[in-house]
Amino acid sequence: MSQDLFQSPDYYNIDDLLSEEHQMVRGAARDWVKREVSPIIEEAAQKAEFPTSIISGLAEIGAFGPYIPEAYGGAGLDQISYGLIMQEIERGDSGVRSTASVQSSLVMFPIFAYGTEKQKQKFLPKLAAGEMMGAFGLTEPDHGSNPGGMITNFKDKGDHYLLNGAKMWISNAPFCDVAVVWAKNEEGRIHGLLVERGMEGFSTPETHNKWSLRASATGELIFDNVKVPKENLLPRKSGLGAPLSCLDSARYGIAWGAIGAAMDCYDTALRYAKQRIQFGKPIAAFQLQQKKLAEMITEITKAQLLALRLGQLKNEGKATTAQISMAKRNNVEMAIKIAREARQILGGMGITGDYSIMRHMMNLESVITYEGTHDIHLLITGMDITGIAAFK
Ligand code: TGC
Ligand code: FAD
Repeated sequence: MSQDLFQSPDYYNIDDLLSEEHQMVRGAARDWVKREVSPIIEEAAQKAEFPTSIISGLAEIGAFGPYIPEAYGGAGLDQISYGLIMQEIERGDSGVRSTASVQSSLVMFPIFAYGTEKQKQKFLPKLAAGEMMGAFGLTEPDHGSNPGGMITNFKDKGDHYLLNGAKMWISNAPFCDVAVVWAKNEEGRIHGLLVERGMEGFSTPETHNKWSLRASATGELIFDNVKVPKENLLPRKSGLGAPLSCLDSARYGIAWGAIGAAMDCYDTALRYAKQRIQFGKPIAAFQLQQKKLAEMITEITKAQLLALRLGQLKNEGKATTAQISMAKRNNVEMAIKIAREARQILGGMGITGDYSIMRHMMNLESVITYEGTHDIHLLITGMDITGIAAFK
């Protein structure tokens, strides 16, 4: 990739609404992405490899458990700082943000919120430091949007649980040390289990041939009569609401993350449009290109305000699932549309790996699908405003 010349758009002086701490946290993440992610990410994506060399850096900028208390190794930050970190990381690459989202919101959060003190002490500090990596197993081959139908199950065998089933499309699976796995007990009630690498019958084959999120490792979690110690059950919440509450936190992070991808596409396209000469003028001088750029900055600004207000509500403990759905859905769609328009501004150059836009565009095809598809989030809003669930 060419040199990272990113300059963050802030059309409505939204920085004025951020605290010094927010700006410091964001600055550290931004600098780190410029230094450590931008130079290597295109090659990692081309090779379809997750760059494990960046794990310790992610830990250092507080990307693993930003809002988990410092007593457990987290950064003890507020929700806006968490969002800003996700924004900056996804400005580099959605796949890298995925790794951080899963580690923080889908692995550390359920252990912190629903685990025993012993589980918290054993796992959280190592996950925060990147010495352990985690995965979250909810989706199954036949149960994606409808996780409540899952068939992965465990039986009580007296001194342990016996776990059987399979999870699919799991970020971080190929290299995870621990997986938070959602499975049904003999009564059909959903519980979270901590399945550790090395347990007999537990395997994590990698999923290949992805055109999207290529710098993130995706795989399966397969459980073939895995003996899980009883102390590995998360005891403090059960039912589908337990995994769905973790999704609230990850979806919130994505609402911010998508802004990062959009800002990178906009910034790249604006710079290119000012430099690229056709018909004796920079293409930025043509009305059609100005329309694209003006609409991009308008949509980015609206998304920034939505995310910031949602962050304030989250800080106050007032953000609802439906509000989070609206922001995830809106901001990811905004980013994917901007990526497509920005790619056109670059003409043929837009399809190359010399620029980040095509990679963002392909990544966002996963982001619009995972953590609840675009359709599911619309139905969540629909249910919220009408009181009628239209899923089934
Ligand atoms: P429904 O009957 O609506 O709800 C079942 C129970 O859960 C409660 N609940 C929640 N609790 C806490 N937080 C939430 N956000 C909750 N949403 C619902 C609900 O009150 C109920 O409780 P109770 O006590 O009455 O039993 O469930 P449903 O089966 O009708 O499904 C609703 C639906 C479709 C919205 C839900 O299943 C859904 O969100 N589906 C989408 C699945 C999804 O998002 N999967 C994501 C997998 S993880 C992932 O993609 C990671 S990608 C990571 C990365 O790389 O970044
Ligand atoms: P389906 O549920 O089969 O949906 C197919 C289509 O039908 C979609 O367009 C959907 O919107 C539509 N549809 C479904 N139900 C309805 C309905 N009621 N009304 C209208 N339309 C409907 N999962 C995890 O558990 N952990 C992970 O770490 C994880 N990482 C992922 C990483 C990647 C790269 C990807 C692509 C996925 C990942 N997922 C993960 C899975 C992801 O959450 C699911 O792909 C997603 O929830 C959709 O499920 P599905 O793919 O089975 O699609």
